[in-house]
Amino acid sequence: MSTVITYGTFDLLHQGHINLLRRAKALGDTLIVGVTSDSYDKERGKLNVRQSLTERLDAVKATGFADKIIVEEYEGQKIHDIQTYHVDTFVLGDDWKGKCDYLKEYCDVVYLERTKDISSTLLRQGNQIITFGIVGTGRIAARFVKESYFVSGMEVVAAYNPHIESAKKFSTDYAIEYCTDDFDAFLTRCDAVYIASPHQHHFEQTMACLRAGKHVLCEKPLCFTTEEAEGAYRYAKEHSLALLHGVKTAYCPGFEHLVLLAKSGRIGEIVAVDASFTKLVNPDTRELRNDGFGGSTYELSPYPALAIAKLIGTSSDRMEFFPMFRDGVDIFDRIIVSRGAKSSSMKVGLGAKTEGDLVVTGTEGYLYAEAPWWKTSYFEMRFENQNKTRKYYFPYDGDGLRYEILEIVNMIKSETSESPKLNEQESVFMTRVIEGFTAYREKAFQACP
Ligand code: C2G
Repeated sequence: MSTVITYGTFDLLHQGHINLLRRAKALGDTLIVGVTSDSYDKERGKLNVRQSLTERLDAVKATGFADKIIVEEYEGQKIHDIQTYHVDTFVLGDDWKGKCDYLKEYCDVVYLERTKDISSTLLRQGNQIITFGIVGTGRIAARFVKESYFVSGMEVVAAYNPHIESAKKFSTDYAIEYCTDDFDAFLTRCDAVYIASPHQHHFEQTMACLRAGKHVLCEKPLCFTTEEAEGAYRYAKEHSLALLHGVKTAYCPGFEHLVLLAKSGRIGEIVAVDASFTKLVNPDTRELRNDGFGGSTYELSPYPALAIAKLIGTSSDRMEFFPMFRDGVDIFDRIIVSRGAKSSSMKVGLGAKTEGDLVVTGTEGYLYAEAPWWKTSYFEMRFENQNKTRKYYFPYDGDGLRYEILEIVNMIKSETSESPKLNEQESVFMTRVIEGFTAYREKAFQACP
């Protein structure tokens, strides 16, 4: 008699889960299925589980594959279960490959291939699950797929890359059922699109997706001119499609809370925001390429611009740039934005390093988020009287992309076009910074070519 065990959330049970259970059962005589509790799912960073534990337990039971069903409540329980039930084989899908190898000390560990062709089943289920396609198959796209496993109610089913070999490799590596170099064909396969292509294609691809009736989550920068940004949001609203600018800080719980706290008046009137984001990269990488789309301002300014837009507002009467160029690309930039007497600053750098913190200056106190503030997991509220300092801790799970994925999934479900976490005006403000920098750069190069 051999015993097999597997675990999962099994939210909105679909063909992928059913196949996994069937194949797990076939590996032995008895199958034990561990269904994760709501609190354990939260603890391990899984967001947005739609069904209650009871519903999920009932759904697993109804498959008829499980001989015994248990609840997984804490990290480390797997070892306990394996020993208690004398398990011979532990099974999970290959999205977990390598992550449970520590269990090899106790039993065999098998990773089964994730089911790829589930969209047809999803459609039959009344499409409760939103299907996503990814445009561009580079580093960030890979992170997106991994992070998507933590968001319930969506599944990545298609990938597009104009180079078919790259698309094929990506879909094999990340178990994506469909890949293509044909953009129109790609658009027929999904409800929503994540755009992670090189910067210069973002706007054109966003519009093509919207025109095809697809919801869009576009990596920053969404576009290069405010006219383009306003046009994209207008189109999305007129056609009831969700459009989200992928500046991940905007959607993480810590930053959201920081904004609310600052706005609550606890530090008095906000008079300045100073934020930096520097990330040293190899001079040969895309980010520093002199193709007109590389450089620190294009790559990084959306983050500090987000902080300024949310905390000080989106109107400004002056925007000044102090970039440092190397081989035609800004390796560092200091940007000053002011409205009346209120001035804020951003420092961004791909070829220069500084402290990556955020300071929100108020008339009665200030907020200090230490580096890397754009992955806000901790900040302090400080006053003249140091005894009044308050410390705030928040989860920032994984790569943080799961929060923006969750946001667009919720927007689609609730049929909203615009997110209050990063709305049209705030997104247009970020674009205005980019547009202002483009104008500055053109002038600077005309003056001294
Ligand atoms: N699965 C699959 N094919 C899919 C989707 C899911 O084979 N298209 C598999 C997963 O790999 C996993 C199981 O179905 O083995 C359950 O998936 P989830 O409900 O997403 O649960 P998960 O977050 O993977 O939890 O302790 C919990 C476990 O570590 C797994």
